[in-house]
Amino acid sequence: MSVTLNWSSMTLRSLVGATLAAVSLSACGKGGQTSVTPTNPGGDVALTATTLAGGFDTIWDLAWGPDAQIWVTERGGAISRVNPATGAITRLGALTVNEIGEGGLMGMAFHPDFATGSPFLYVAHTYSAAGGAVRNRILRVPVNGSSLGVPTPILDDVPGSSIHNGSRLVVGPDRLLYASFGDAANTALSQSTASLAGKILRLALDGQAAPGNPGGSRIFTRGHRNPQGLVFARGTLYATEHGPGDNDELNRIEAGRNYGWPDVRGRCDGDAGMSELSFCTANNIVEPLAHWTPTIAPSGIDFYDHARIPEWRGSLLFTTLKGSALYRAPLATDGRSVGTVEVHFGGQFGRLRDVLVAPDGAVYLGTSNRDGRGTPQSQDDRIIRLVP
Ligand SMILES: [Ca+2]
Ligand SMILES: [Ca+2]
Repeated sequence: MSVTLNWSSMTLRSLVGATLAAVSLSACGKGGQTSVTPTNPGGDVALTATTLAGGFDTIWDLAWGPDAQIWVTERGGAISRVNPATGAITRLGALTVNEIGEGGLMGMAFHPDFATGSPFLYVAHTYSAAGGAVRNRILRVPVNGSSLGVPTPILDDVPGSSIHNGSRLVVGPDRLLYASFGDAANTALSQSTASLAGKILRLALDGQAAPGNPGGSRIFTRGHRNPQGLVFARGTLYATEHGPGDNDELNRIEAGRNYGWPDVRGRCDGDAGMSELSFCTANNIVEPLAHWTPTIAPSGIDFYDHARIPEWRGSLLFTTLKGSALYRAPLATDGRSVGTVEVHFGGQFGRLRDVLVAPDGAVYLGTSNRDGRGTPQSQDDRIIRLVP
């Protein structure tokens, strides 16, 4: 399929029904053109893609604000909001971060009472600690109208690196703050309960361990390599995770469980070496819902459950960097498996860092073409809106 791009108004035939084999084909390409052929053209969904706003530098997180605006973090530290009707950008400010390699300003989440007296934004970012050590932390940032107040760290000294920092934040329906952190390029940390690296954390809104956490610490799950996407769907947490040269993962996150890294890659099938099977058995490892080799570098994830695109209802949507596409994984009714994964807009927009489902059923994508690994176009990085 070949498509002529016109950013002001562009209608694309989105690809539905791509097989897993086709997914792998798409993962090989970066930018330029689609390499996937739809296998069931009758199931196609026609979506219009438009650029809502551009001129960003490495979009990291898109979130729908309590003010019905799209909030945006950029890796260098800027926080903005965008009017979804006009595309007008309001810069709220910039945090001091250490934008080193893959690190910098990353995920954000709103206090559940943001609109009713607790106007706090939570953000995760990489920073330079005493002696120059690279660390990650979570800040609670007061928002005063259209400006940012003085941030308060609620968790700091999480191991960081120029690679594998994570990090995504989400507030659950339980009003607790979930945070993903990567292994900070030290694979031994992911299995260690003494380190917050390579973990998904569950925190009270003040940054302390959430009541009832397994083991009483901040750790909710362990054995993660570099999880960059978190979302709640029907009350259950799901995460995307970067594998090494193989086995990117989509995981269903269960309290207290072990997701295997570095001893297990993807499924418990022996491809990580002879010891993988015995490690799986000894540690009751959770296998991913889906995995990808060659890798696609999955990042932001959201849940689509709106009538505006009926074919997508009940699906996890996630973006890929290397794969440069929007992936759709239809979630089974019980939430414990996914159906045939589809690839949409492969190679059309370059590297994609995040996806946001708006309350009106529109889908927004954030590009990451200025992150040092992409091929930026004139409007990059940009926010793209998809609607039928
Ligand atoms: Ca795993
Ligand atoms: Ca394996």
